[in-house]
Amino acid sequence: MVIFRSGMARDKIFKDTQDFKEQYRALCVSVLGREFDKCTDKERYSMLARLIAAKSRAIEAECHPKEAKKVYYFSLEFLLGPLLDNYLLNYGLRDLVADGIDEMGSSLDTLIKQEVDPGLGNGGLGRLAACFLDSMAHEGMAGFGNGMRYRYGLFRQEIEDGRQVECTDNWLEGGFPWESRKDGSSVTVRFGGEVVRHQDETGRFWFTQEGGECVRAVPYDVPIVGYGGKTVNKLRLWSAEPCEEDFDLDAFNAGDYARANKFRSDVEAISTILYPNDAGEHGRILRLKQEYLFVSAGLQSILRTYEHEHGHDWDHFADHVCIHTNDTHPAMCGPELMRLLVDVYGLDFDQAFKIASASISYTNHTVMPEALEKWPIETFRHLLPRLYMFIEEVDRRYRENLMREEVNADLLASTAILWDGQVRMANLSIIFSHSVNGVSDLHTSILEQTVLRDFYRLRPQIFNNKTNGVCHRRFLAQANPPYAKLITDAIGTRWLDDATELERLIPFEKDAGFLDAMEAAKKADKERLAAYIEETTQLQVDTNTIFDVQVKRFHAYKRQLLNVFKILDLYNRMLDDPTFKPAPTTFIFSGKAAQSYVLAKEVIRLINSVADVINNDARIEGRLKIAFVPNFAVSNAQLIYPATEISEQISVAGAEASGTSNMKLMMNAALTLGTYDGSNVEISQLVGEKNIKIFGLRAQEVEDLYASGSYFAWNQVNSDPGRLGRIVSMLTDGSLAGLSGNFESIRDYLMAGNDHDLVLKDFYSYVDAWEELTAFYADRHAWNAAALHNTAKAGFFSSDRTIREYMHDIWKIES
Ligand code: NBX
Repeated sequence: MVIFRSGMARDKIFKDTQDFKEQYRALCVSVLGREFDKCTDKERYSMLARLIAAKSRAIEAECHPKEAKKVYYFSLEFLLGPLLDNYLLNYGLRDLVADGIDEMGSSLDTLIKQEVDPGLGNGGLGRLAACFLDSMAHEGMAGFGNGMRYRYGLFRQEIEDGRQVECTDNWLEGGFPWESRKDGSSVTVRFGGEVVRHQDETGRFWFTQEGGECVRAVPYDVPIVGYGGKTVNKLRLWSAEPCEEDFDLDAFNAGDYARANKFRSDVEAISTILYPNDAGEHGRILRLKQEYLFVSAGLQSILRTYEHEHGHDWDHFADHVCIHTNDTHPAMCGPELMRLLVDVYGLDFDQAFKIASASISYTNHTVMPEALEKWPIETFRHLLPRLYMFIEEVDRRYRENLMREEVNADLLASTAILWDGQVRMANLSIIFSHSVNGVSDLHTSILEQTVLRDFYRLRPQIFNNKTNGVCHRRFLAQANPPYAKLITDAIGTRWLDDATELERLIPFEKDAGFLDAMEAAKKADKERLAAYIEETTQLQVDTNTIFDVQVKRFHAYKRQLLNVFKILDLYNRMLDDPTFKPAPTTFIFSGKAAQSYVLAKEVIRLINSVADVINNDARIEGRLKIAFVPNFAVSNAQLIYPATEISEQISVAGAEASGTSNMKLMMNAALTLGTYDGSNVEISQLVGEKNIKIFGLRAQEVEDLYASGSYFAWNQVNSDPGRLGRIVSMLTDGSLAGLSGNFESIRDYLMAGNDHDLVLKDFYSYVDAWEELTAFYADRHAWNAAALHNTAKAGFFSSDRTIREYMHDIWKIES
């Protein structure tokens, strides 16, 4: 399939199929010492990736002029997903390479399947960072990622007796052919030790941090290929290694190998695992070390490049360099940049603060209180004594200024960096930033009015909204070939470059032939997903049923529980009343729960237990089926989104900062069934009420209800023992216990916990909304027209648009 505009950089890569085959064969021989025919599929994949990576690095070396303003996107997570297919699409090489490989007696699809999915992130925040890298390259800007190269990615999820089991994700086992190690760009990062004050005869003094633990940070660069192939940027991932001078030769010679090697394992631990974003991470020094390592190493590398290109012209640093911090994990960028400018480059404190705050910006991704990072001052000062001096001094001056303005004491209490024996990372981020943004209209206004209200009062001008977006090339063009072809046949290829071109699909909402073809494309996508579900879970699903999908991290506020309650209600009503026939539906769930998040893991077990009951009950004649797809990742997400017809976005209003699966799903012609939360609000405004189903309390109503103290979960249950009460009872009466027992803790969360996420409160409006939406499904043309309207309006949610807004408003770069 050719979905590519002409005149791209692909000619620079391979002249033709023959040229590609020759280069590919030559690489196999030179690297593996074996002919292509003698290589395994894994080796063939690996050589192909290396070939594309090498070509990409050559483009990268010359694609930006020295004067180009550079943006460094600091993120502890990048969920890249598989790269080969994506890069071939971006270079416009898919057909050429596929033909070549066919002629060589293999197939591109076979090789694509060999690729591992690097799971270097938890969920939305990490995937957003990867979409942004793609869009920055597409926009032609010099935008670079800075992150950690974890030895093990987020755990691989298996399901046993309905339970989530976490297995090690050894993603580097077969090597990662896209990366290149840059020993020459290594830097050192120091932890612990003590700060020593020096003074010369003129009275000038300075500080050094000495002793402690010295770590060598080694970068691995991954090329980021923009669509069109003209811009290739890089993602720099840091790995922690011991500094060789710390090797204890005496211990080794004395035969004490354990002691001699201990320093190695202590240091390597820093880049060993990706922390799941769960509650238990507080006080884990390793996490703090990770945060400091990638911040310090990244900044040292930036300063080296800057010095090389601009000398010591520090006053113009912020005209050439932007440092964007993805939530608070890189919050130490501010003080660390100051430390380097003062201690290494000899600037004074005020000048260093000015440079840091002019170049740093911050995005907030959540209002969940448990995600507000705080570190005990003692831990912090012990690990990072020199850095702490900068934080303390910035905090002291900040307080002094506030006092001078005679603001009320509450402002100090809520906005100071150091408080109650802790370093507050969000406050640190904000005080060092010239821009603070939320990720949807609603989220930004919640930040301004509640969570960060006091900062907003003090500096309203730095607050702004940047509604999230997703990479439509990966999640539509690449993930959904039948639909992408249909779109391209109708409106040409320009939508790949400019997603707002999708609006040109609107006239086809009245074209019966087009709508039938859409139906056929969706059916093909559903067949592909059904085959995957059968392969991974042995469950057969009927592609003539509605595919109703909720795929995302498991969290109480996302309310997968509400979805299960709805399914149980439909089931109970069917058993009670043989004339009640809900629309035949396959409910598909996928997602991981943080390892230590007990309730979320119980909800996964509940879904699988309900599936076990309903899927095996002949009385309902297969009308309802539940599939739990294990190990949600970018790769299987690309199979799930295209096959979806109903997109479940049912978080409690005010809790989901934005959500991005809602965007990926609407693009793929799914209708949203959702609350008025996060970016659902903007989706609904764009597609119009006819083309989305909204239910439940609004954010303000949720807030008022909490504030009134008048909500009583038991009232909900007592007022309808026949439906809600019965479902709550089923949690503990043995009805669902067949697979692995009852669900006391979920019952306690609802009843003793007074239904914190208002599952019982929104239940009826949710079930009614589902029934109305599925009744609409029967009118196939009307449904497909509404689904097409969702695709047509999805252009706004391309991350290209989001990135252009960051460029214009925050980074001050013109396209
Ligand atoms: O970021 C997610 C939000 O939950 C989504 O609504 C949003 O669409 C997405 C991209 O903006 N947040 C997320 O994945 N993680 C965190 O927000 C997070 C922040 C700090 C922390 C742990 C997790 N310590």
